[in-house]
Amino acid sequence: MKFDELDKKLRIYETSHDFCVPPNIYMVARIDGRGFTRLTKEVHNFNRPFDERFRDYMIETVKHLMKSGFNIVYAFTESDEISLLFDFHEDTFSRKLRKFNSVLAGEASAKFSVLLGDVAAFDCRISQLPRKQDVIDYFRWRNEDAHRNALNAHCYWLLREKGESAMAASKIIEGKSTAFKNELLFERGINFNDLPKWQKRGIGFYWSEIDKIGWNPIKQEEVRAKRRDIHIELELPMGDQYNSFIQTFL
Ligand SMILES: Nc1nc2c(ncn2[C@@H]2O[C@H](COP(=O)(O)OP(=O)(O)O)[C@@H](O)[C@H]2O)c(=O)[nH]1
Ligand SMILES: [Mg+2]
Repeated sequence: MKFDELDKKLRIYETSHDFCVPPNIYMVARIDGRGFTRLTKEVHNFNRPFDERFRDYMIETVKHLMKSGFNIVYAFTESDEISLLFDFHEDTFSRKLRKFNSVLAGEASAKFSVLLGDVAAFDCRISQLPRKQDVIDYFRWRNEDAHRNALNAHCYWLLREKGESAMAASKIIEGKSTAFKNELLFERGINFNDLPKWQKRGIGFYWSEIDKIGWNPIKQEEVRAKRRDIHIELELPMGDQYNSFIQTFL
């Protein structure tokens, strides 16, 4: 068979199940570290429950994704995960799902691995959200998840430090109320309210325009230019205020 015939015959098998997200649907990607429990605690020994170096690698990975050729209007990271909200009119790769999933997982894995100096992999999935409210709910969900994770993780590692086994520490906090967990920390000298907001609420990213002042050597004068830059928000609002904040990107 000639190359052209082979190409025509076999290309079909690659593309016949290609799915494109229809227009007028919001797309949100969630990119999550694969096996990061082991990576962060057994292989690399990051501080627990939170490590600023790990956080900064995640921040750099988000910035890399925001510059990777898609039209991303808002990004959020907590723990080992990243959520990306695409422009409503996003048309990159004709909205082909396999392209979004593979390119984003690949770009995140490559960037994080270079920062870490070791192999680290991310997966990716896309939520297809029909209404603005669903997008608001999605980001509220991840924001609340960050809060819950932070409380549980601080309790867990405090108990471990006090000599409890992994099993016993999990059992002590399992099914307990927020008030119980706050009290558990407080009794041992940690006020949950005073912990850094990025741990409890995650970190947000969006584009902002900044005035850049340069120098024109020919005209010998200052020139002002608008430049797009990524704003990193380490103190995100919570609750209904976070809903209103997300609304501004829709
Ligand atoms: N030590 C440490 N671990 C972290 C940090 N941020 C996230 N992790 C861990 O990353 C893992 C993420 O959870 P999950 O995605 O459910 O687990 P996975 O399936 O093993 O990737 C959890 O075990 C977190 O404790 C950090 O700053 N320090
Ligand atoms: Mg993970």
